[in-house]
Amino acid sequence: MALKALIFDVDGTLANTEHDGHLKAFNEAFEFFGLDWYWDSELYGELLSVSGGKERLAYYIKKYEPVLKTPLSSNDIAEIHSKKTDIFINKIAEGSISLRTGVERLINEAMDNNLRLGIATTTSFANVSAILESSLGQDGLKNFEIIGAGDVVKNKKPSPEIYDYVLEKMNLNPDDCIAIEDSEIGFNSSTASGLKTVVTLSEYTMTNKFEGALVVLDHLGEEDQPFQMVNGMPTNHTMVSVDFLKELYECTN
Ligand code: XBP
Ligand code: MG
Repeated sequence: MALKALIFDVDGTLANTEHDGHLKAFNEAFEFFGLDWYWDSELYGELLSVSGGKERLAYYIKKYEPVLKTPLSSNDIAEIHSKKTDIFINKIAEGSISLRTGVERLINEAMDNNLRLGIATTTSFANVSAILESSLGQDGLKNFEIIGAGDVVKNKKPSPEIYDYVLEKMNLNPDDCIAIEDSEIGFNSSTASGLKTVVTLSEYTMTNKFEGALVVLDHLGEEDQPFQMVNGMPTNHTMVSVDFLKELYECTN
């Protein structure tokens, strides 16, 4: 068997979108609707235990019971979330968040080596599109055969459904691919789908456990910016190249 495809997560993996993107956008949306709520970074770290923005909002309301003039319906939550998405997309379009170290290099190298590419994320298609187009240009999305995003599945990560969806659409077996993730929730999703997974730690996931990961790194690395290995077999590689991925893949077959 040979490695055929890479499936990328988005938030925390392609870009560090949580603190400077989603969190700020949530707080600005609350302000827009006159809600007297403010999520600080610490609280957001805890709220990230729930994937998906709408689900996170519902969890916050249930757990923290913030003061409300009238109870919020699921439509109200969807409306707040939709405003938050607009704000997030504007931030991305302003160019305030760039791709993480090594991401663009690996995407290009994978395509040069005929590896197929997919995306599996809990965030919305609109957000993925904004991130890829602002960083890779108008054709940024076209590098990926399938964008598995947001509400296309019933249960978001850590359920394996989004990875199962992408594999089915790409007509691939989990054994054919490597997933690239940054969080415990994402890692549990990809591994439950049967995928070997490379982890690049992100701003909110430094202390997560990734038992069984192919390798755990601080980032994918660049020629002039070697990765630091947090967990994995010692290697002479200093960046995640297609060759390194193939080595990791073959070690487990
Ligand atoms: C991480 C998430 C997302 C974002 C917000 O997604 O949990 O919910 O925080 O996205 P990923 P929405 O799977 O890409 O790591 O508000 O658009 O749902
Ligand atoms: Mg993620």
